[in-house]
Amino acid sequence: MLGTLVLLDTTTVLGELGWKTYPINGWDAITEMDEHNRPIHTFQVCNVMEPNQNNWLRSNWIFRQAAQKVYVELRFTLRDCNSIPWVSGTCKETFNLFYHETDESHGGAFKPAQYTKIDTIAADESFTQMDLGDRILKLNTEVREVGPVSRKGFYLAFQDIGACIALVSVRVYYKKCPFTLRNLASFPDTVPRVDSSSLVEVRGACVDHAEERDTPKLYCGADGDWLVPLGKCVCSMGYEEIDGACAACKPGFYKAFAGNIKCSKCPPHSYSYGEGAILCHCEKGFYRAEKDPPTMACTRPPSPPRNVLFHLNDTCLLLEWSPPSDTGGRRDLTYNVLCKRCGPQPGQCQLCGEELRFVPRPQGLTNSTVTVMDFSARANYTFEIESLNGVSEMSHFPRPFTAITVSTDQGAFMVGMLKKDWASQNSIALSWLEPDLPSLNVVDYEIKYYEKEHEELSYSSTRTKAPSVIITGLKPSTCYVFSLRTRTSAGHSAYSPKYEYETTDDTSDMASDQGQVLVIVTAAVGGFTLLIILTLFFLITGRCQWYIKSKMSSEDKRRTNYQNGHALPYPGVKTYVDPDTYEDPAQAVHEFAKEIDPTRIRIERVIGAGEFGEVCSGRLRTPGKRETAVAIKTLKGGYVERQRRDFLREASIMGQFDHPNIIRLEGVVTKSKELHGKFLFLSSPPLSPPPVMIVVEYMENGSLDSFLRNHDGHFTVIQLVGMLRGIASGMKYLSDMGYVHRDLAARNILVNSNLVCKVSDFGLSRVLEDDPEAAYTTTGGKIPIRWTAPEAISYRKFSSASDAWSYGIVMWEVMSYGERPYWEMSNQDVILSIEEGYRLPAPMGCPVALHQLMLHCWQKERSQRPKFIDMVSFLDKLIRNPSSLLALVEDILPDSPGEVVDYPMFISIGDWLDSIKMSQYKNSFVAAGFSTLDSVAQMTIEDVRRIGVVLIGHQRRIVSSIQTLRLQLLHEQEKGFHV
Ligand code: ACK
Repeated sequence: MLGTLVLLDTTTVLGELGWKTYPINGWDAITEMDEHNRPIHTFQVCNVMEPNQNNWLRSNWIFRQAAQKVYVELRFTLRDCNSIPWVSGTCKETFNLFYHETDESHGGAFKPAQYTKIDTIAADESFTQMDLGDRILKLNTEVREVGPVSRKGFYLAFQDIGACIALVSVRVYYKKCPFTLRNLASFPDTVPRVDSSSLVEVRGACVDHAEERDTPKLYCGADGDWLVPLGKCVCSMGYEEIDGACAACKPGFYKAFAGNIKCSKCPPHSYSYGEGAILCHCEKGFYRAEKDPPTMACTRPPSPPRNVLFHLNDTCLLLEWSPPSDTGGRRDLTYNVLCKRCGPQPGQCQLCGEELRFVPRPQGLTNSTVTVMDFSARANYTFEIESLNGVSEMSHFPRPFTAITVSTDQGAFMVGMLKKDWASQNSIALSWLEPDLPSLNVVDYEIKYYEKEHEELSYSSTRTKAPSVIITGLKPSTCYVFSLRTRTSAGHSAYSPKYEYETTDDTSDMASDQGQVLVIVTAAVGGFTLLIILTLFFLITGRCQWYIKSKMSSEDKRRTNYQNGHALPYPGVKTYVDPDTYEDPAQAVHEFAKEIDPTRIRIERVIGAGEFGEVCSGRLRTPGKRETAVAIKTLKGGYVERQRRDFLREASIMGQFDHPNIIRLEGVVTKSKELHGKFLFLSSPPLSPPPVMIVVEYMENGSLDSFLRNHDGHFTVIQLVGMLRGIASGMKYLSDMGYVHRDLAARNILVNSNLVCKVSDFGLSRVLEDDPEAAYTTTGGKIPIRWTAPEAISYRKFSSASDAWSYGIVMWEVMSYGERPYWEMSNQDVILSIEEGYRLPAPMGCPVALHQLMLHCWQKERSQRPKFIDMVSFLDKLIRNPSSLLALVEDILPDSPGEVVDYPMFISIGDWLDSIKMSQYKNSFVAAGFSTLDSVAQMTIEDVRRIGVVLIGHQRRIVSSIQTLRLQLLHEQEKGFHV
């Protein structure tokens, strides 16, 4: 039995027992052999016929060992006196048990008086049921406690006073709490106290490579049980618990703290060679900052900042840059700006003096922008911008920086006085003198104006390249405030002082006012008559539409559109005129687009291919002005008239727009056939026949989708939101004019060198024919499915609300740096999943606020989608309050389906990683225990980082692909393809 220590067991004694009997004819020792040839020692006595019996049987001396209390277990039979005839009066049914403690193991003569009685032993109740006929004797077991015992040993003695007894075995033992290991501490064999109500408190000793956390203790109970464990030991640094012991961490693993935790794999860019490592050492070129925990990956200094830009005006120089492509794996990125003022000769530079002010400061900048003030005019400054992080100090390499040189000459480009040339009831013509600086590359002028009464709460603005402008759409007899600023390739100037001019109160308009009064009076007097007149009027205009259409001016057409309800113009905002309402499309082109003399155009190179012909870049000369960069869309030779009309249709549309976020039309070349031979081609001879051209402003960074893909992860969230704000503003303008774009997508947005985004690609025919994304729908239309609202796909209900849906997709494209919406899902699956309520999840690192706006744009009910005006003001608020962008949609993966799924498209992790060109991470996935695609499908961005994917672009690619996997899986599951 566990927890007992036997001092004597007569059943295990092989030889003679050698117990003494007094007198000799009392107890009888009988030794028989069992079937295994082991002796069975039995003591019998049965002098029931004779009176006054006093027979003693004495054991050998029993060594007490550590016992304080011993237990004596007796197995015996006793005969019932009634079952023996003629014995009444002499026969007894009990015997007595005695003990005597002594240090002497070889006792002298037996003296009963020395013995202390333990108990009188009787048989239990089965005794009376003994069946003597069958000679079945019932074996009794009785246990008695003896103690406390303190001498070296003791004797037991059995006194018979006239019973018939067979003593079959005697076992003597004591109880102890056995050696044990608990909570990494060992506790020795412990003998309990004699007093059964008090426990022995035992202090444990920590096992090897463990240390105490609160003294480990156990209590030994009287029955030999360990009770109430308290305190514990934990494995020391470099060791982990395995099967109750502390084992050393394996190479490549470490444990930096003592505790009940396992050894961890060395963090990225660190290693441990030997066993029992308490820390992993950084790889060459990587460091740990003083406060970095040992669990953190080793990191390195960042690469220098990128894309440093400056914006200069009279008083301020704003420097702005993009964060480094490699942050070194840290978040504590800061920037230092060092200023040098340089003389005319190269190398004549000295550090800038203290007069230059940096806001907020020159060193330790956390944002990637700084404003420089109090600089000298007409000086050259070089700013060296370096990125730093928490380990920059530790690297011995010189810190890389990005430098930009700014000449403050460019700041002085204020224009002269703003002069009123004339004013009418609704218009005011202004002009000014151009800045007197030939080196200045003026891009255009911006005129800001507002009603004086309304202060500056809301204002309008317009741009012009010429030093004059006619501002239309003004209220009569109203005082307006105007100011002007210049834009050069270096940025904007400050605004000029304010000038106030008033519109006239022209009496010629009184007539029409009276006319309106007359109609109202007529209506009041005879409403019914008026109804008949109006009905007749609409009938006639309906019939005569073909005639009116060909005769109408654009103003008339605007009015017609408004009345027909096609457009929803805001008061004072121009309305879009559909060029198709012109009988002769050429008339529309000439109404809305300037004809450019092709000799003013210089084509330099081909930059792309459009549906109608090549797209080239080049220069446009305007008399009295500097050349400007332009993009030239050409119509390839051999065109038919319908192609020419469709091609120029875009110009007729674009020419109606004037907004900083809509691509600006410079003009068209339509009379080229007559001008054959007069072209100024730099690189190629004249084409035959010379092409028809559309000339638009040049956008240095090309289309937004490829621009973002080529600059993955390069921009701050604020920069991305700035781009989105621009697009929303352009779309607001279009929707205010009643124009529905139908093909709003990142590929149809162009980006200039200042990251200004402009909506381009106008004209319905393009949607139908040219866009490679457009697919035929069941209703026969050709539609860019992934970008288009469900109602437009199903029943061609295009509206500004369907443009809002597309805008949400553009937001997603921007925030995911040009990822393909719905990844590689088929168009059919996209339609189905949208129908079932699925919406694109937030791209990695996307602020919650932006994903919410996307989801808002993707409401099924189109009336519930946000209006562009609301989107612009929402994005403005985000930009003004950047902390609202801090909350990211981190948990980008939806809850896992938790089922074992068969992935039809990839067989192994290796195949999957190969397919997304991330094969280099195969080992990382396997080492981290991600060995099945099921487990991969449940990975979070945190998991991807933890397994050692440090580069943001790679994290993004892997996480996007995990999302694709999951989407496809969910879809497969729905279709019942999974196992
Ligand atoms: O992505 P990209 O460089 O930008 O390639 C396409 C190509 O022409 C065919 O459309 C580029 N592109 C179109 N319009 C312009 C423009 N106004 N300025 C610069 N690039 C343009 C577009």
